This record gives sequence, structure tokens and C-alpha cells, in this order.
Amino acid sequence: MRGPALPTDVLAELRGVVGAAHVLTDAGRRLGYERDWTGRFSGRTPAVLRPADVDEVAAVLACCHEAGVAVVPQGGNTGLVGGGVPLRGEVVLSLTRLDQLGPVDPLAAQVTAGAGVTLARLDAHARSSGLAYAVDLAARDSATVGGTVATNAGGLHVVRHGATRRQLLGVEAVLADGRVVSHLAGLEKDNTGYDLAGLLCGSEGTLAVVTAARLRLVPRPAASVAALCTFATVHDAVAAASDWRRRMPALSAVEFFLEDGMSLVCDQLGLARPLAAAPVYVVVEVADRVDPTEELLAAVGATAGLLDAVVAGDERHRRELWRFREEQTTAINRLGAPHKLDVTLPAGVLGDFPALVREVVHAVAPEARVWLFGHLGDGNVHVNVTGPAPDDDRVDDAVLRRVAALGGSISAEHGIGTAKRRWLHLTRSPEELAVFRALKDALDPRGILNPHVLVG
Ligand code: 2HG
Ligand code: ZN
Repeated sequence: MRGPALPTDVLAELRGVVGAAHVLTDAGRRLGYERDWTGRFSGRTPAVLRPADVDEVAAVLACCHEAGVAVVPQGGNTGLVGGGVPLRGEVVLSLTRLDQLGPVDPLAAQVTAGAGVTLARLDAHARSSGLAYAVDLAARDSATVGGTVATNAGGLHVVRHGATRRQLLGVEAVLADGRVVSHLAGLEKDNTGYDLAGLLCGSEGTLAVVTAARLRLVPRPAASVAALCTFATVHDAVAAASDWRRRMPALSAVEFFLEDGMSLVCDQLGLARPLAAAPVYVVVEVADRVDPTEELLAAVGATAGLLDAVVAGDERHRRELWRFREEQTTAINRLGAPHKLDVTLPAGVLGDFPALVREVVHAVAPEARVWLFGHLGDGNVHVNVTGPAPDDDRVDDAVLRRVAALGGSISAEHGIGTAKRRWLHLTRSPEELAVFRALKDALDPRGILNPHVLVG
């Protein structure tokens, strides 16, 4: 099957830049780049380009800019808002071959990583110097530095270390017309004008293509201990999370899911339940230089409203407990492409949110199933809705409007992509959106970078 057309002279020039073997035009080889992980967002591309380094990225963009060819940058293709797939015939610019890792600077606790380095590889590299990369998420083996910078990815340890922007000391990036901007010295104090790295972080490939990043590393904890706790209500779990935050400076994760999610994961994976069934499950983890087991046991033991808890006795057990939380996404996806509504709520409304959101969803889609899980420690709920057709966005509309009315954000950590473009105005003022537009027009005047995403 042929994809959308690209002028023959442009295709020939691109082949000259990256080598014919790295211009994928046949349907079978394009497929994995054309469809997002959930299967909800897909399109067709005339070609997938796989440059090897920043110079090739620059030459590709110069060529596409000249020819007015739209480009979608793509990392590990693990995004969940349709921000990295060709929606209307764009060329896909895959950055996975930019996988160079610089030496860890032990004095500064920093490293420079190419856009295509996966989070798992980056963390393994940091480990050899007794350090760690703070951003971790279930898609760690595929998600890349470039993609996580472009989306300001959050993940499991935001409660302790913040999201990607907090780890970022500088970027190398290619502008729409092929010019390279690079600021990778990694000086902790560098107050010399606009923070381009901060701007490109979370810009979702609409302002420039990130090719490398200078990243902060954190001390590698000697021991991580996790417990799985159960509660009767989300209110109780929220109060526990707040209490743990106060008591345990080394708290590294507070994650929740509900009984239907536990049941789904156990059924699908054939896992035995680690605790008696309960309405709410929370994984709490503490990571420290010295074994924090006693600290965690004391904090969990003193938790008001706790129904039951199991503390992982060793590393294998800790990983087993995490599986119940980390497998939520894959288990739900097996039911059919869900509507993914990644939202943050103020702490004060989190407890009421589950009942509220079900009411909102069922008012527009009575048959829909609502799955809730996420990062309780930072108020981030992943509302997954299965049932409605992928292009029926009445549920998205109702939920996002309600979240905004409650003072929350319509995207906590996944970004806007194409999925939430229509609702960006709910959490960004007309003045802010005008600034977004001015930045886009200044940096990408021909509108070739990810044109149907975020501000597109
Ligand atoms: C997670 O926290 C990811 O597991 C995915 O952000 C969330 O599947 C989702 O909705
Ligand atoms: Zn998440």
C-alpha cells in the first residue's frame, strides 16, 4: 500500500542525507511508526526518516522546510495523546538512532544523552557512577530522552524529584529551518536570558526537534522499599499520602488504583491477589541511602484509615507489588483503545473525584467503563474510559470541562497532542494562547513542525 506522496526530488534529497536504508517507504516498515501505542491515533506517512546524528537531522529539516513538507518528530512512540504519529500525511522523523550517551560527570552529577537513548539505558548508565535518572515510568524500555523532554514527562517519582523539566540543564535542538541551537554546558547557575531548554521541554515537537539533552542525575538510593496498602475510600488514601509526605522525606512514590483495576490485572495476568479485595490500593515507596524499611513500617503502621498492608520483603517482592500498578495501562488497552484523560486535581477535590467523574461519564455514555489510577502523591489521576468509539469525544468533553471547573488541569503529564487540542482553552487563557501562537510563528514560520498538535 502506498502512503501519501512526497515530491520525487525531495525524497531523493532525503535519501541522500540519511541513506536509502534509513528512508522507510514500504507499508510494512512504516506501520509501527504510523500508529500510536493505544491504537486510538493513527495516520499515513509517505516516509519514515531515521537520521543518525544532529547534522543529518539539520539537513533533513532544511530540506523539508525548503519544500514545505510537514514533519512529526518521534521517539519511542509511547505517547498517549497522538502527539507523535503522522495525522495528516506528515513525514515521520524518528530520533531513535541518536542514541549516544556521554560520560557521566561525577562532579556535577550530570550526563549528556542523545534524543534516542531510552530511560532504562540512561538509568543503567547513571548506575555505574552510583547515580540515577529521576524520571521513571512503565514504558522505560522504549520511552526516549527526546520524547520525554519534548513532552515534559512525569512518571512515578514526581512526588520526590519533579517532572522532566526539573532534570533538564540544557538542550541541543534543530530549528524548523535546520539551524542548530545548542546549550549543553550544564552550568547550574546560568542566568543569561531566555530558558530555551525550559521552553522546548513540553513543546511536543512543535517548536524545534530536540536532539540531545544535558540532564541532572540524583544519588542512587541504596535501598527502595515498597508497600501495598488498602483503603475503604480515596479520601482515606489522599489523607494517607499527605501524612506520608510530611513524615518521610525519602518518599519516592505514592500510586493508586482501584479494585476493578486490580481484578482486571489479576485476571489477565493470572496473578494471585496479595491482599484481600478492597476499594482502593496504594503503592507507597521509600528510597534512601540507608535501608528505609523501619521508617516505612512505622509510617504505614500509623496510617489512619488503613485496611491492610503488605510490605515487600525483598527486591523481587517489591517488583511484584509494582506490577499490579504498572500493568494497569496494558490491561485496560486489551479491552480496546481507551479514551485517556490524564488530569490533575487540587488535593481538596481528589477524594470526591471518582464518584463525580463516573457520574459525568455515565451521563453521556451510560455503557462506558471508567478506570481510575495514577499518581496520588501529585494529584494526577489517569481517567481511562473504555466503550465509546475512538472518535466519539463526548466523554472527553464532559470530563475535561468538569476537571477545569474543579480547578484542575486537563493534562498532568501526557501533554496535549492532538487528543486535547480542542480543550486547551479550558486551562490556558486567550492571552497565554496568543503567546503560544507568537512563539510558534516565530520559531516555525512555515508551520512544518508537528502541525496538528498542541497549538496547531
Ligand atoms: C502511567 O502512569 C502512565 O502508568 C500511563 O502515565 C497512564 O495509561 C495511562 O492512562
Ligand atoms: Zn502516569
